[in-house]
Amino acid sequence: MKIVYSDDQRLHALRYEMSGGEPTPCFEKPSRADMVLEQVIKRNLGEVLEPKEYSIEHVTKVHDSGYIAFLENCWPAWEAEFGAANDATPEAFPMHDFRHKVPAHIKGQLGYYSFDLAVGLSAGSWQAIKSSANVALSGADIIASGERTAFSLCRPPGHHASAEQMGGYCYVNNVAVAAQHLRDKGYKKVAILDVDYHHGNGTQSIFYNRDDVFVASIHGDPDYEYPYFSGYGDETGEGAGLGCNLNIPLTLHTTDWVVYKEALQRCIAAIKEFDCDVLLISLGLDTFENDPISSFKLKSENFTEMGKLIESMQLSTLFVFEGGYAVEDLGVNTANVLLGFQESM
Ligand code: OKP
Ligand code: ZN
Repeated sequence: MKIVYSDDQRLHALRYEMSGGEPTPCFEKPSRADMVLEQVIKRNLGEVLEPKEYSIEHVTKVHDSGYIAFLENCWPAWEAEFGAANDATPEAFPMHDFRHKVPAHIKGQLGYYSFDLAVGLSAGSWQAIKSSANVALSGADIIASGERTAFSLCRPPGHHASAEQMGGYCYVNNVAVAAQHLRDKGYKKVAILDVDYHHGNGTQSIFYNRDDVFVASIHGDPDYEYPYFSGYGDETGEGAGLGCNLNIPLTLHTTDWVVYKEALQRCIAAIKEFDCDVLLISLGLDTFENDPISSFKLKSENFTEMGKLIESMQLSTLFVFEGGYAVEDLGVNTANVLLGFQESM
């Protein structure tokens, strides 16, 4: 399968994130994509292509344009006032009963447009964020040109980003942008399957009241795991979208491949029932047993089987890279899913 990747994505590299009350070097770092790229090349997955450039309208189809303008302007505004020594980071959040007013000051905007501290911006961030969206869009166009499958090696990831909020290392929701692009290219029904360890709250939120995009996600029980405020089993969609959202929260620590596979088969059955024209996978590898911020127990060989199971749906399939922080094993695990799929085609 073709792989889309851009070195511009390396321009997003933050200093710290807060972890257990302590500033900690970021888990979401450029070397993650390096490891994946290295393995997919080593194992001859396919040709690596540069993304094409897309207008920002492709992004604002699923994001608020004020939010996107904020992402673009945040760093210059922050730097002008505070200098370049630290990343622009949110530090004040809206009250539960706040007025929906965007504050004038950059610190107010950082809080308005975010929902946690795991998102900051520095000098190269916006360029990398745009590039990551272009990588997803280019992957979608490879599918639209008739290829059965493609891999968009996106960084930063996207599935936590909603129409107007960044969070969980995510800024632009790459998979949502790609899904919308495929709709606009004439695909009538699109399914998104999110296998990242964390609930894809942003993707759910963007498509929650739509019946043209089905969203399924398997993840750590949000009662005990990030992102805490969504991902529960009774969130099934709203209005026209009722029945088009499927969450399968699983127990922390005891979820191994036996448990996971059953959840995956439920998602596959639901996606078949939805009867879509194209499938997108939010491919997070943080379900791995040695992931430093997660607590499922999948082993490297299980990812090969995951790829085979996804292939069994016999759909055109775009893989969009999301999380996964066990950097030494991340490349192998990612390549296992993609080769598991490709070799059973
Ligand atoms: C992004 B993705 C550890 C807490 C981490 C944010 C997790 C974001 C995960 N310092 N909180 O879904 O892999
Ligand atoms: Zn994750």
